[in-house]
Amino acid sequence: MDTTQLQRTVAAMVQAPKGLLAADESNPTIARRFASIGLDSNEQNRRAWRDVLLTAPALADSVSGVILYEETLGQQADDGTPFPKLLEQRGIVPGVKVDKGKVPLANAPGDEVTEGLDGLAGRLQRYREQGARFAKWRAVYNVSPTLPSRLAVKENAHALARYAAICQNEGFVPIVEPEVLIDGDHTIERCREVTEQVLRAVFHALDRQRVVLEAMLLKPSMVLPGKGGERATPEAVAQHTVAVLRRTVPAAVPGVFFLSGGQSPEEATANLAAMNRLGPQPWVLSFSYARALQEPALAAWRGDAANAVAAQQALVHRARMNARAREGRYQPAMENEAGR
Ligand code: 5MM
Repeated sequence: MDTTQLQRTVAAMVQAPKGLLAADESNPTIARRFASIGLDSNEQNRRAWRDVLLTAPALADSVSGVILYEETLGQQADDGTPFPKLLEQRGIVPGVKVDKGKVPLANAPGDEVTEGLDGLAGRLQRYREQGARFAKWRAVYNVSPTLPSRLAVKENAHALARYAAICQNEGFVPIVEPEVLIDGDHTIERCREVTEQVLRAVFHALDRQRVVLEAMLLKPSMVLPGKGGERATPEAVAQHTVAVLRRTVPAAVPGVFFLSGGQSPEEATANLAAMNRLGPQPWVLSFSYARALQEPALAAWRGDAANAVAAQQALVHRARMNARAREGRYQPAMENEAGR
C-alpha cells in the first residue's frame, strides 16, 4: 500500500494549532440536538444548520478538518457549492462518519457493538467521489463494575481495526474512536482501568489487521469520573488520561483528537489545556468535539437565519479557545475576550 497520499491528509489534519469539528450527527442524534431548541429535524433544517457551521468566517484558523454525516456530504451551501468542495476551498479537510451505529452485543447484556462493515469498501468509493478524504467509526463502552465485558472489548476492537484497514486500502485516513461513556457514577480510577483495557485491545487489533499507524488518527474519550460521581480537576483528568495514552498508544500515531463526551464546553477546553501543559508527548493532543463546539452556537442560532452570525461567532470562539488549549495557552479568563 502506498501511504503517501494518506500521510499528506494526516499532515493537513494535525497542523498546529488546529483541531477537528465533529458535525457528523446521525439523523436521530441531530433530532435530539434540535429538540433542545424546539426545532424540527427535516432535511432543510439540517442543511441550514450545517451551512451555518461550515461557512463560519475564520473557522479554518482553528479547524483543520470536519467530520460530516453521509447526508451532508451530498448537500450544498446556500450559494450552491457542495459542502465538501466548500471545505476544500477553505483549506479544511472533509471527512465522513461511516459506521452504522451501535446495537446490543448478543450474549453480553449491557454491552454494545458498532455495525457497518458490510459493503464499507463500496461506500467509501462513493464518498471519495463526493470529496471525503478521511473517515470515522465510533465504538462505545458502557461502564459498571462488570462492564464492558471482555467480549465487548474484543469485538469492538476487531470492528474498529477492520474498518481502519478497509479505509486505508481505499485511500481514506481512518479516525479510530473508542468512547468510554461517562454515564454512571463510577470513579475516575475505574474509567482509567477501562480506558487502558480498551486502548490496549484496540492497538492489538490494529496491529493484527496491519493498519499503518502513521496513517491513522485516534479519537478517544478523556479519563473522567462518571457524570453521577464527583468532578475531577483538569490536572487530575490530564494526569490520568496522558498516563493511559503513554502506556497504550504507540508513538507512531500522529495525533490524538479527543471527543468531548458530554463535558461542558469550558470543561472540555480546560481539560485539553491541562494535558498540553504536561509537556511534549509523542503525539499531537487536540480536539474533535461535536457538542463542546456546537452547543453554544446552536443555542444562539435557534433555527433563525437572523441569528446565523451570532451562532458562527459562538462556534469560532469555542474553536479558538480549543486551539489555544492545544498549545497549553488557554486560561478561563480568555472566555470573556472581545470578538466573542
Ligand atoms: C461521541 O460522539 C462524537 C464526538 O461528539 P462529542 O464531542 O459531542 O462527544 C461524535 O462525532 C459522534 O460520533 C457524532 O455526534 C455522531 O453520533 P451518532 O450517535 O449520531 O452516530
